[in-house]
Amino acid sequence: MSAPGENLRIDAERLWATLLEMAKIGPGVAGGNNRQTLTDADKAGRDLFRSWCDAAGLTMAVDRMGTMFMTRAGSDPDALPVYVGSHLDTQPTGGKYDGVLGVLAGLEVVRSLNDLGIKTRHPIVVTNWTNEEGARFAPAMLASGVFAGVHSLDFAYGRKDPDGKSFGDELKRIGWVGEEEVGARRMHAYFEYHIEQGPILEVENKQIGVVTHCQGLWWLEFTLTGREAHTGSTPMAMRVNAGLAMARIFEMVQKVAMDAQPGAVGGVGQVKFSPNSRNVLPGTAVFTVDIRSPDQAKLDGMRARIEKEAAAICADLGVGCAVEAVGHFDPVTFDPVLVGRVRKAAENLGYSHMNLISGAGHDACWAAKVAPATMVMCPCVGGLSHNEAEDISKEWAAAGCDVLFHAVLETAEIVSDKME
Ligand code: HGY
Ligand code: MN
Ligand code: MN
Repeated sequence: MSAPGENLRIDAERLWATLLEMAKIGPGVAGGNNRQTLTDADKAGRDLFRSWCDAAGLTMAVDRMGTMFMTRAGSDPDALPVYVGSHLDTQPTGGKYDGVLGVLAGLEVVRSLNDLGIKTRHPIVVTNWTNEEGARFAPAMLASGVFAGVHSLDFAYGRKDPDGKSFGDELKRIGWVGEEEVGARRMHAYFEYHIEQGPILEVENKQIGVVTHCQGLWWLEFTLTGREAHTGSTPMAMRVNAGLAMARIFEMVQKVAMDAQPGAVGGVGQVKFSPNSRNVLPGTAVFTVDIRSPDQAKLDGMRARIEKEAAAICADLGVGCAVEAVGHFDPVTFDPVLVGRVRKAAENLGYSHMNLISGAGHDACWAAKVAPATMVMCPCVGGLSHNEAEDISKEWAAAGCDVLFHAVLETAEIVSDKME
């Protein structure tokens, strides 16, 4: 098996044009994207991706979670495929590159193999996982979680969005319920190329993140029960104030995360007051605490402390306190052999690189439960992500895709090419 020629590069202009074309689907209001999972915009994005894959000669399979598996045949029908995946769904105020870069870079790898006439022993499967973001239907990484056996299909189908619509009904509505049993396929290896969504690579002036680990996560959904009452006529001593309890919990989460430094984060992104009327004290306050750390003991210690101290805060105010873990994965160690191939590809291609622990969660975290998996990362401007102003350069996008190309090629094994 010949190693890929060091001069092999993907087509940077084509990759960039493909990214900008996809960005036109489900535009946001500030230059980014709002292509939330199972919406009409998601359907349009899937249809466009499928048309590109058809043109590249890929064969499509879809599983019952709607995940798209686009296969380029290998020479050996018995060889397990090499997967290259990520997600096309976005946050409500998402960027143009989070997830999308990884799916369309996988397409660019295949397009480049076609241009070069390179045949690989292992098939290559470009993958679009359904509902990575978890913004509309919690938890995040839902389809890859079902694929890895972490969630049941029924659990996933029953997840509800804020309007009460179910995942299963919405997947059927957009016409993307596939036939394939989820998780039936086996992987030789899984690669995911992603923007860092953090500031490290840009600050360190490195082109490539060689991702060795991903930090673990808990999403703790709190439901605090106070008493709805008039904000004007209810004396302070008579209040059962779920909003005040929530505020004290937010402050406490910040302190728990700061006490766990370095290598821990904690915060809240979503809050729902009911009745959410400006002159009614909230009857309920529902919010999700998002805590993360690459250190298992730290992660679980933060969870235990937050739940204990939240109960005490609520007891002190006479507020009811219920908590449910609605998202979780332990810290992930990616496959050392694949990590080594990413590092070697960056070195051979002359790109600056450094080891990185992923701050964000990715479908690769669940893929790593069922196959050797790893990630490649490129910098993003100011480390900003999950924001419509998310930005990368064409050069950064291409460098990471070149590294992905070489690591995938080495793993899929070249059996013939025009250069022979
Ligand atoms: O939450 C995450 O880390 C990912 O963006 N779903
Ligand atoms: Mn992502
Ligand atoms: Mn994301």
